[in-house]
Amino acid sequence: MLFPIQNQKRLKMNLNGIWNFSLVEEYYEPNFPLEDYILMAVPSSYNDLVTDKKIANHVGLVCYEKMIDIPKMIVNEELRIRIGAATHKVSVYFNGAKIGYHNGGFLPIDLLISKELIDDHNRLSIVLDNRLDYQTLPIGKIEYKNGIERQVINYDFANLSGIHRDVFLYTRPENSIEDIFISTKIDEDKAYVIYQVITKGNIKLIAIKDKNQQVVGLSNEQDGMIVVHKPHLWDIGFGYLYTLEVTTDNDIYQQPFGIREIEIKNNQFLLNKKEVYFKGFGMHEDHLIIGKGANSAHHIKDMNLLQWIHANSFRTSHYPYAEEIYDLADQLGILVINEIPAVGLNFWSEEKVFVEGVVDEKTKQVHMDQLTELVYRDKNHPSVVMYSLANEANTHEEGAYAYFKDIFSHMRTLTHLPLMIVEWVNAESNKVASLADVIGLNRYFAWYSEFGELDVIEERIKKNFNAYFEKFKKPIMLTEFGADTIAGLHALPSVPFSEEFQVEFLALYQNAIQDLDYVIGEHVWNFADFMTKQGLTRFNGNKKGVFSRDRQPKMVAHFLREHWKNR
Ligand code: GCB
Repeated sequence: MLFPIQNQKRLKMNLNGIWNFSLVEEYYEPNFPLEDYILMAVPSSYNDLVTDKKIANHVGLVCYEKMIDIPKMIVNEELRIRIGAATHKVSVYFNGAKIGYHNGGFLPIDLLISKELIDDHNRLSIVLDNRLDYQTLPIGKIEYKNGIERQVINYDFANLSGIHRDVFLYTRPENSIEDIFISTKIDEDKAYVIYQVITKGNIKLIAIKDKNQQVVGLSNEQDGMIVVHKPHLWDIGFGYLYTLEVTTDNDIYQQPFGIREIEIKNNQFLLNKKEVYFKGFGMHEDHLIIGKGANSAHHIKDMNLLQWIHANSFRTSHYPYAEEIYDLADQLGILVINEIPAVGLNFWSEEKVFVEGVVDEKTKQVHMDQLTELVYRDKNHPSVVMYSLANEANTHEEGAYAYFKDIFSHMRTLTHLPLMIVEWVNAESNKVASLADVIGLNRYFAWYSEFGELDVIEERIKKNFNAYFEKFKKPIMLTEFGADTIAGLHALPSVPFSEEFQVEFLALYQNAIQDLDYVIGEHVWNFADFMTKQGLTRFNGNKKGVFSRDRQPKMVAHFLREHWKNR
């Protein structure tokens, strides 16, 4: 499904802003306008906008409602609604009639509004269910205590909820262009742009345009290959974008793309045949007040900080991010490791994966469906250079291999990009990592084990990494390492939680991996402090950020900036 755009043939209306909002009962169907409602901002998490804990911590259903007038001049067009993401199970109603349902809080929902439902004045209602179970990603469990529903989660970020990304109404002409798939190959001083257009319309022209709108390649076939001579390659820090413009007898769509080639060879990650060392972060969509809501100003600020610190990449830990973030990474030449919300797959039994009531075949189907949606959403972003299929699953347990064998083979039918799995278990007991092209290792020596003992880091890391390499013979990335640090807390000599300790901690990890030539990169955990569930080890959130939650640098940010400058 293509991202909605506005051009000669298509109209796009943004429905962001103030909506009516209410907690609602189980099995709610919005037959009448909401009576008791409060005002709510879209896009945003609702949790931090309210003062009432009952709403902030609500587990269950809520309804968002907005009245919209549809201009008469578009009545002959196909009208669609597109919600960038909302948590987690979404039912959409137009004038009280259900027009669709979606499971997956970090991927879009795109629905047709049939003509007979449309009036001059219309009521759009979006009902969200934020409960996580074994048929959602992330997985979770509902428990009842004293008659109150509680959400149990097995991962480390808050279940912030709401309509988190843009809501658009948009039009498409009849027999529209439904999808476009583009891939590229480089051959000396030319590039092959391989494309496929999905449409029932008749293709009139396919044109590749460069940044200055000059045509550099043409075709009139629905799928095929166009040669671009002397191409500008998409590269780190150089986000050169071309446009593939498709014109049919009644539609036009302009799809940006980059020319670049990715390969794993000799335990290295190659971009345009050159070795890459990943420098950057695992991040989160997480901000003061708006929570997981998408916001262009925050997106720009985060990109500016990434560039300032000389990072070249980030992982979308632990879920797909708003599409605008990928658009920015495309334009700035930043590499993205695109992660699916398979985090916390740790509810498996000791003996086997498939026991009733925990991760099972249905979970696997949801995992696969979301991978399909993710690739269909992000296939044309040059910044997406790798996919991460899970973070810290229990890959040492019986049954993990069977589960992930299907997940990996499914993903290989969708993309040729390298596939990563991010691991917490040790090499000896890992049953899954052989399936991946790149192994991500999250390590917390001197933090979650041997707390504060900085002198163990070097030996532990080397032993741990070498064991992985010897067993699996795959490139490895240090995908997480970090220490909670309270901004403004200083200590000399350092103590855990001080800014000095964070610098020493990260430097020791970097030192330990620097001679391991199969290590293709380092991502510090985390880019910024972020909100988590409550816990004894969490002081108003996770404080492993290199920046505070309001994006001010801790001491370590200056250290990393120096360290990464020439790395
Ligand atoms: C991890 C997880 C990440 C946590 C982090 C931590 O291994 O992948 O989601 O936030 O550790 O800080 O505990």
